[in-house]
Amino acid sequence: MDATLYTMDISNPGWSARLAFERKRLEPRIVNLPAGMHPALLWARGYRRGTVPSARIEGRRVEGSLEIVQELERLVPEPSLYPADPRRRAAVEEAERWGEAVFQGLPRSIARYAIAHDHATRVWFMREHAGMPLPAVSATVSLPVAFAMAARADGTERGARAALEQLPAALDHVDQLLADGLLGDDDGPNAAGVQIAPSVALLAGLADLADHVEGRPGVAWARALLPGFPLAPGSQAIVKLRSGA
Ligand SMILES: N[C@@H](CCC(=O)N[C@@H](CS)C(=O)NCC(=O)O)C(=O)O
Repeated sequence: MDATLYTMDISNPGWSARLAFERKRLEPRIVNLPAGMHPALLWARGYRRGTVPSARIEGRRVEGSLEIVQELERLVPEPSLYPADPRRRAAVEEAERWGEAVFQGLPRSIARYAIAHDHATRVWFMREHAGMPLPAVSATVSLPVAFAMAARADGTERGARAALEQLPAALDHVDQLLADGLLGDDDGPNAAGVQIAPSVALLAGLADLADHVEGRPGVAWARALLPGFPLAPGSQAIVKLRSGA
């Protein structure tokens, strides 16, 4: 199949799309866009949303992780990412929707808050993910862009605090879905699993959230699926936010 996937290696839904391609045993051409420039680069290629993941599959532009999964499922029905039993399928679809509409936003808003509010985190981001020369200088110059990116993803102080508050219940929900067998089976993650695992891996990669994630079955599951997921250094911004300072 002729497919190109536009993504970023720090993007949780980008990894959802990658996992879906893997489950379908497809190898798209992966284009890792520099974070921050990615909306403009996608608009220039004719995509409307300017978000990753976006893909070109058999000549068609497909935008969004859910839409990419649907398109792959349509073009390559086997192995299916949904159970055959209608009740199990409905439960997997509900978990998939929650993963995309609710859970996916939590690590994104915390990470973007940390990038905007912590210079050292921004230096790391510029060096590892934005492809910028002179990361220390870029980290200073890019402050307004970092704030704009945070604002677009609910990464304001209020948004990040709210995300932190929701984490324990959200991670409990992931553990429950896993225990109920709704995230996949021995063959790999299903549609809900590919949606949810990268967001767990992103949270597990944020050093200051270790106490939230350690010992959780859902975290061990996500780490095993995504062993190379990028780790972020500790961020004073998250520490302060968590201490209520
Ligand atoms: N729910 C969408 C979210 C896509 C999304 O927001 N991606 C982020 C990166 S994780 C993005 O590209 N945001 C654009 C921006 O920052 O302007 C999906 O699953 O595809």
